[in-house]
Amino acid sequence: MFAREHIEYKALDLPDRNNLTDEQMLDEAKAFYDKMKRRHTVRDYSDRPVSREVIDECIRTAGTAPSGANHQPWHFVAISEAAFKHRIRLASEEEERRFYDGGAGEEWLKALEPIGTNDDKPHLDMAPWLIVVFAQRWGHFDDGTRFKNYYVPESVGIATGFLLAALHHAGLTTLTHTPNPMKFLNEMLDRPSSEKPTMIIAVGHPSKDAKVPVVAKMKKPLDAILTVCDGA
Ligand code: IYR
Repeated sequence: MFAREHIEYKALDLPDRNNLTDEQMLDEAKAFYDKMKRRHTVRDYSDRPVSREVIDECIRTAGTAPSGANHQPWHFVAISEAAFKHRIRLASEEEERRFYDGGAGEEWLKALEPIGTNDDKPHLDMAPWLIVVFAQRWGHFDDGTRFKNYYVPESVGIATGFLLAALHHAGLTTLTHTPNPMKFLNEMLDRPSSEKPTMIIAVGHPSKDAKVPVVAKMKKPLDAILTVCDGA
């Protein structure tokens, strides 16, 4: 995508502008908060399928995220094939057994108690799609030579946030899953060792009896997460 000889600054007029009134802005901000606060991380999925097109559009949205030097240091692998998902489940559960059998350490396991997680990961079979997020430590010019990427965790974190918001906006439910370690995903999904898997996102519709942990609804209030310096 990047040609070594085309690296130079060129500008175009801002192609898109919002022209909302102050009142409309506040309405939009409130409506978006209202939408986003209804996103829940869910572990129990129904067998309702999700079309490839919806996944494509949401990944397109993730790809609009800002990134260090606009290098877009991410790659997404979307999996719907049942046998493939099952292989990922088995490998994840193997890692997770070590984690929950003590590998995580006492403090971490205690912290997870209110979330109710364990090494059983049926959602990796049940959710119609798994999206694996990879972070690219370096990229390649068109001529095959390597260039370094910058702010990789930040960039991939933002893109993943865009993706979760896009999936929620499209009416889908997700689970952000982080087996530890995740290296097995490189081999299984045929991604180069320069890429680091950061997350498996299960995507689908919640089952009829889906639950969320009570603590998940306890978000910090605004005054606990915001300090304003406006001279007032
Ligand atoms: N990777 C494990 C453990 C886990 C860790 C954290 I931090 C969570 O918020 C949730 C789970 C798992 O996915 O079960």
